Amino acid sequence: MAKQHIVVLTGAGISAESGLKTFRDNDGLWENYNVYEVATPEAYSKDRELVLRFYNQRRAQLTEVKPNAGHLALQKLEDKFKVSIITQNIDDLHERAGSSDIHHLHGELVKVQSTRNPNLVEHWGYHPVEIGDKAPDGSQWRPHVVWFGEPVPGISKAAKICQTADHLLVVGTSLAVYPAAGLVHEIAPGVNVTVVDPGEMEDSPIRGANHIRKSAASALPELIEKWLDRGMV
Ligand code: BJW
Repeated sequence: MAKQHIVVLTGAGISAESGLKTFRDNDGLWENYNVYEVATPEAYSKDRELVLRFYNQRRAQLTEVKPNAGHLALQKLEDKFKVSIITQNIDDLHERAGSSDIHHLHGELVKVQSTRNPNLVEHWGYHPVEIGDKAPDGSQWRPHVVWFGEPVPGISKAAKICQTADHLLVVGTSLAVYPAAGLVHEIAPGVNVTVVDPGEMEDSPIRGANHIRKSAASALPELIEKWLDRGMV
């Protein structure tokens, strides 16, 4: 019998207990910056050095953190299910937890792209990107991340993956940013949704979802153990 397909949509909340800050839990301030001052092409045009420094700090921070019980539980889910992870995060904690099918919607900190050509992408690792570090096309390397106002290249593939889900698990995202947030509407009729997020929202962001109002690291191990015991979601 074919394995059930669980599609997992993750956001900043899953990495919070590893020590990485979310975007919208701190009075709109994120690592002491307004997100629009560092995560837009306009910000990069205005002050490249500031934007590169900001992402250099976040890239360096990756060497100080590790996957938490939430990331590890999602890897364990692969023992009995087909699992696709669609993440809005640019950290590499799902990779380091060992998950095998990961789709980064908003890019990856350990990669760089040409300022001129977003399709010219290279693995970079954890070291800083400096002014003068050039892509083969002669333009400055920039972080391989999707800023506000830029297209999200992986969205069509992610939508197709959601259309084949037998269950959708949404973890640690405010669903405030599009087109990623719209993915929850791609699932087939009748597919159940589980949300894991301790946020103070009155109604679940997805109608009819089973909303577990706990943190990822506390809720996911127990939930996933239950699914593995049952052999089905
Ligand atoms: C826990 C927890 C724990 C806490 N356990 N949970 C008006 C309407 C609709 C759309 C738009 C609009 N105006 C503009 C737009 C478009 C815009 C957008 O959506 N804006 C909204 C703000 C309204 N979108 C875009 O611009 C996108 N591009 C686009 O639309 O292109 C169109 C186009 C087509 C063709 C040509 C040209 C253009 C691009 C969006 C890129 C987003 N980029 C960022 C930065 C990436 C790089 C980086 O990380 O630096 O992505 S912004 C930031 O938000 C980041 C995140 O991936 C993303 C989502 O945030 P997330 O993950 O949901 O985090 P939070 O903080 O919001 O939520 C955390 C959650 O965790 C909370 O619920 C907590 O409760 C919970 N939590 N602790 C579990 N322990």
